[in-house]
Amino acid sequence: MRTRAEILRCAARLFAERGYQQTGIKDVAEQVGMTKGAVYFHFPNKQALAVAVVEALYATWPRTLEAVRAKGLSPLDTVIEMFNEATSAFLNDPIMQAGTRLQNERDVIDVELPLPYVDWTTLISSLLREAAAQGQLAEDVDPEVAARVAVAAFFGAQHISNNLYDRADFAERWREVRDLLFPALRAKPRGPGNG
Ligand code: LUB
Repeated sequence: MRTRAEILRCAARLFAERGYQQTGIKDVAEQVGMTKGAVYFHFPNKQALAVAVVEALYATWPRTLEAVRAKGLSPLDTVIEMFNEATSAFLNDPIMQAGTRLQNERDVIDVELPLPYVDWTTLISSLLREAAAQGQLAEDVDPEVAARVAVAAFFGAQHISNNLYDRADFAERWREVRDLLFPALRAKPRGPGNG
């Protein structure tokens, strides 16, 4: 099991750096310091490795959510914190970097990868519905629409930063998106002249 995880991590590094086409099982074996046979024992082919990397990425979110939930934030702040966590992962975690790159290359990968974006959109929708139920969203905000817009904005910023600057400016680009978007979703505090 440890071996499998090590192979996955090395494969993720290579997929993230070179992309799917330019990565071979041989390169993965070299990186992890094993024979090709040892890699094949855990993953029958490169396709299986790509699927496993993307699945490993998607498997992290429920754990991240649990950790964020434990902070006891409001639902809207939980949404923001989940995106902050995704930002750190994109900057630091090879599985996240590889999963993102593989999903961007999905058209030219000869295996069906899990559908991108849908789990996140579902997760954010459900948190935003909670936020709405608690009166945390501005009245005219539809949680489903807001979830789609937030996920699209995150991915857009991620994609641009990745392609133009190798992610170097992403933390800052995400803060910009966050600080423009979420105040617009949040219920305005009631006060004199404000309802
Ligand atoms: C997640 C990526 C990278 C979303 O599809 C997806 O849900 C994801 C790649 O497509 O991370 C992180 C907000």
